[in-house]
Amino acid sequence: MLRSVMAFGVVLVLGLSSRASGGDINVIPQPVAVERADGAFRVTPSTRIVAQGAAAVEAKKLAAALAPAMGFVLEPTTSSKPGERAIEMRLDDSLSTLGAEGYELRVTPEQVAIVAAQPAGLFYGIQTLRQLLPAAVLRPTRVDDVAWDVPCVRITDHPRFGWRGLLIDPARHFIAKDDVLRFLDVMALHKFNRLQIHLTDNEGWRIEIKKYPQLTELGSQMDWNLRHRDGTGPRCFGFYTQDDIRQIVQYAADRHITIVPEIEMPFHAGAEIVAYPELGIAPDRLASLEPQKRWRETSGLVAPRPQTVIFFQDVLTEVMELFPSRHIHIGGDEANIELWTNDPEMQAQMKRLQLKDAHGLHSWFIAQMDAFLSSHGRRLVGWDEILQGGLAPGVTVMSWRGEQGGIAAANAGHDVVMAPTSHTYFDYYQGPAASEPLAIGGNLPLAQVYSYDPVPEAIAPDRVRHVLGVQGQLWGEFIATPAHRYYMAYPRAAALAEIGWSAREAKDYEQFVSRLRHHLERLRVLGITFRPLD
Ligand code: TNX
Repeated sequence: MLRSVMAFGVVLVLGLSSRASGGDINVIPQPVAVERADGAFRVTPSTRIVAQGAAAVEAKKLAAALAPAMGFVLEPTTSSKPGERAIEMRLDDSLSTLGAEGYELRVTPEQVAIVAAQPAGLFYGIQTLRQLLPAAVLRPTRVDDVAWDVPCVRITDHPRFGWRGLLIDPARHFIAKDDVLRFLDVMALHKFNRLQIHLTDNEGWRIEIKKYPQLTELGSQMDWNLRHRDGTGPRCFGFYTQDDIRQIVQYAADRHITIVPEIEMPFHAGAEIVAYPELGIAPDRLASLEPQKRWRETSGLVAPRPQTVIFFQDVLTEVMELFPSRHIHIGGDEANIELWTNDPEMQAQMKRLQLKDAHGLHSWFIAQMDAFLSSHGRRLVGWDEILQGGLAPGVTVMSWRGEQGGIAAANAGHDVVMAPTSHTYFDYYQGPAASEPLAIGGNLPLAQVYSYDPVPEAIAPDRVRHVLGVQGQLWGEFIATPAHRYYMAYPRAAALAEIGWSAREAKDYEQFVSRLRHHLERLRVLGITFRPLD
């Protein structure tokens, strides 16, 4: 794809914040090719937005994005009069060389043209245009005397990777639906296209499942609070109804973001064991306890007996009805499977299934889920522990314990998403711990995020295509409020957005930071509580 861009004859001004008249260009993630010209296009209340058919759907999103600061909605029209200054949006098959997410943006004093082969490309063109405009366009309230200049430029752009993700964790601290929607808005500005939602964990079950009502009746109400054991901290309780989920999924889809649901198994499963103790090891003892007591006593590991497999498949059935995502995440990490080794019932089951050990039982269990999801046309994705004991070919691996899992999986022909703690764990500190809000540990400064390349050299050249992309993790043990979540996410997520989107050759940290200084002004205008630069 890069070749077609070069063939286009565009001068690569990668990363230069050109100082030609009409304002600087400081777009994040850095577009593939930027050709700057003199002059500017001026957006005023009489500017037209022109689009037809499917392009008009995206054009409305541009109008909606500009509306709060403009104080009115620039309704798109289907044509412009000669001489009228217009922002034109158009679908054009000839740009399919740029892929489903690529676009071209041309700005002259008379016209802004956003052209793409697919609606997603138009949407990303809009995001770039929002960043070419002054930061004031992002204001949530009306700006007087709208006269905003867009510098004349010709941008040709497309992403390096198809999976540019973030993870949020309402299982540890529940995240209100409206906060998720707002988080999606900010992601869209950075051209992210995947949001993994960690919906279940020991600390809570956060999605309504009609067949198993106790999951939310009991499993969403556990009194867990890492920081505020005295109960004075923010509430952790709550769950999404199926209507909430449908709304989140639709809101994300409108922003070309796919929500990837994660239902954790067989470990990190304390919440469902509290709700249905028959899922646990030694179920009779668990069932005899009060829920809160059960919660303190469960190891968080289910016993993968046949009924447990059916339980999770039932859950996944409702999950698949709600989430169109091709990839469904089943967790699979950190299982303390030695508890199976020592349990007579599980020993008998391993014998029955002719499995060598608990690792064998873990892969057997994951294989049941894989077969089930595959038979419904979906693909299982799991943390790299699912590699232990062998994997079915269609399974996607998320590499978190460093890159080794991703390297091994890609070389074995699996799709992988790179999510190593070393570069993508945004729950880690981003400066000296003494001057940062309490975090889980680690140290991941902005420069280290930016230095990441999701394609390790150890992946064979003919397997590189298996690297779907990269994802940043906002695990929620210590993140209880939206302000804190944004503080942990930004600007590190801006660096990750660039890793996921921009050409490898264009990477330049100093240059990124210089664009970022302008970008932070946009986040400030949006009211995002980012962490200031050092
Ligand atoms: C490990 S990453 C986990 C999470 C924690 C995280 C904290 C992964 C697959 N498991 O459950 O929240 O560390 O950094």
